[in-house]
Amino acid sequence: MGKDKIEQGQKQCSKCFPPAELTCTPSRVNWSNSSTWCTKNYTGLMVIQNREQHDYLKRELLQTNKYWIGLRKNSSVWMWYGTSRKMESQELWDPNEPNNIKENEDCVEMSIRRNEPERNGKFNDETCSKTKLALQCVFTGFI
Ligand SMILES: [Ca+2]
Repeated sequence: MGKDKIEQGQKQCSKCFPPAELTCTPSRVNWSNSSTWCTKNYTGLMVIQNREQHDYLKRELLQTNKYWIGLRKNSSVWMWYGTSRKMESQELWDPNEPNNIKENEDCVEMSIRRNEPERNGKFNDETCSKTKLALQCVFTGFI
């Protein structure tokens, strides 16, 4: 992936977050390909580490978009990908999620909906083969 493609991805994602760099895949890809792209170009799919970071994403990401994040089901447990951390905060799920439709929703998307503040930044379990933009970020102190 060339520098131009990465810059294109940054435009789709909006701003950077010092000292981190926030970017997206330059096109919509499935979860596995998004993880590969993020790992190849940076450190990996986004692992949201705290409320401050989540608030930042809700505020700065482009409106009305859905993004793959680094959260995946592993033996029925939601784990932050590439870490040994479970997802602790059940309040991050959208209402009625995770619903595991057709028992085939093992990946997670985050939706940006600033016109619906109570749903902004909430998570949905989703079929991993669907294609979406993927969030990727480099943070200092990456867990
Ligand atoms: Ca779902």
